[in-house]
Amino acid sequence: EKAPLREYLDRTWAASVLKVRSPDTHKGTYGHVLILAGSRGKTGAAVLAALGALCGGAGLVTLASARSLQDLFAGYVPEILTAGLEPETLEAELTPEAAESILELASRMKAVVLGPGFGLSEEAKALSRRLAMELPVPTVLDADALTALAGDLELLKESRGLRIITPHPGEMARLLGKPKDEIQADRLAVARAAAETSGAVVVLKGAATVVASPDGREAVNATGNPGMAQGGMGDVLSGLIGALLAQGYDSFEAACLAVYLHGASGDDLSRRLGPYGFTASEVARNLPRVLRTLS
Ligand code: NPW
Ligand code: AMP
Ligand code: MG
Repeated sequence: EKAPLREYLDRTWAASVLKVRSPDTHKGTYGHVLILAGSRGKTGAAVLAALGALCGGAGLVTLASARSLQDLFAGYVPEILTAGLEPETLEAELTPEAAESILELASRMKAVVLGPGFGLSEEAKALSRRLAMELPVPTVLDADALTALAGDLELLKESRGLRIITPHPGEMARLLGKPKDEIQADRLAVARAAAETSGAVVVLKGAATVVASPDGREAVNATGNPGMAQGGMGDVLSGLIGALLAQGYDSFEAACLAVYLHGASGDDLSRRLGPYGFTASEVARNLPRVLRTLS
């Protein structure tokens, strides 16, 4: 068998793939990202994914949620557009009734991010599983969208658009129905096998995140640090991948560049502020500074 083409995601690599903006461009040039995230108790995950997308340079970001959460999101992040969907349940989770309007909304987007704080009720999981299959545009599946697919990773092979999945080791264990230590024992091999099973680009997170594409490309990240071991960090990453998809990077490059930038932002904060105690929203807000070091 041919040896896989492996990238090492360091500054040199990132600088070589980063697209330079030409002056004569506008927000339409940089794509519209739809974020399907957030439920009562996990609203922050949606805000952080939206921040990841905004700070990653998406031209427009729309956050769609249950109607009862819409105004909260609109008031929290002024730069985003919001969509409120029925029904207005107590848990404020989206349910299968919203599927058609979401699919219609998504058809006008460059990329979708599904899952951060999305909800884990039976109804939310059923909606998430349907969307994972039917969304017609490149889609990042993270967090609760992955938990909803536990044991059924191979279903994604029949999905309607490009998919990127971003499990942490716990989510990967659930997806594959295997213990976590088996995942950690050979992270690249597990990511490679998951990419082949699912037809999706696989981002297996954690210290030294690995990325594997079903076309055989793979990568190991050089950035990131244990100051990033805090709730919300992964939510920023999924939004950032969405932003890069919307800006026209192919799915493997979008995943790899986002993983690099996200870790490099954390590394920069760790150097400037201290080894931990910086937060996920700061990692998002610090992304422009990392971009500056690449050009
Ligand atoms: P253990 O047992 O701690 O060692 P879950 P979640 C394991 C939302 N959030 N290496 C971990 O292992 C998310 O978006 C909302 C090894 C445990 O078994 C989701 O929707 C926030 N193991 C939802 O909450 C901020 C690792 O995975 C399991 C690992 C649940 O997401 C927080 C935990 O995973 C959060 O983002 C690693 N590197 N990382 C908000 N402000 O609204 C994880 N594990 O049960 O899927 O829980 O990741 O917190
Ligand atoms: P999540 O668990 O979904 O919030 O994702 C956590 C994010 O933080 C992932 O991008 C991880 O790669 C990153 N992260 C967490 N802990 C570390 C660590 N010790 N070293 C490097 N990156 C980390
Ligand atoms: Mg997460």
